[in-house]
Amino acid sequence: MKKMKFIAITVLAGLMSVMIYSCSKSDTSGGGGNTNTDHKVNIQASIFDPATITMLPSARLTWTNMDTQPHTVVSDDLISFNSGNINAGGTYSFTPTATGIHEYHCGLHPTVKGTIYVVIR
Ligand SMILES: [Cu+2]
Repeated sequence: MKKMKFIAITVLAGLMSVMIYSCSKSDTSGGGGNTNTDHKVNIQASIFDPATITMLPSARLTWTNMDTQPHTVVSDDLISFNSGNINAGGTYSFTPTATGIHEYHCGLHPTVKGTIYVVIR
């Protein structure tokens, strides 16, 4: 019985380290292969988390509003993307079509800023 419990904990710990590894792999902006086409940014406590994303063109970036107030996601050039209001719990996705740097902000809270690096590597 004790042995079973030990095995269960060992398996669980192994699974968790794999999960943590794959998460950090898709979320880090530097180094490593980029095969993950789905990137996520949380809008939480009025910050973009993470504030910097590095992604391939044609990959998809999705923002989720974790706050209770609405936010928006607007590129600083006002052309590339503009989410309109994202209500609490809502999401907005953007798929860049070319390489480049997109600086963006929240239209309702202009001091809340983020950057997307769209690169091929
Ligand atoms: Cu906002």
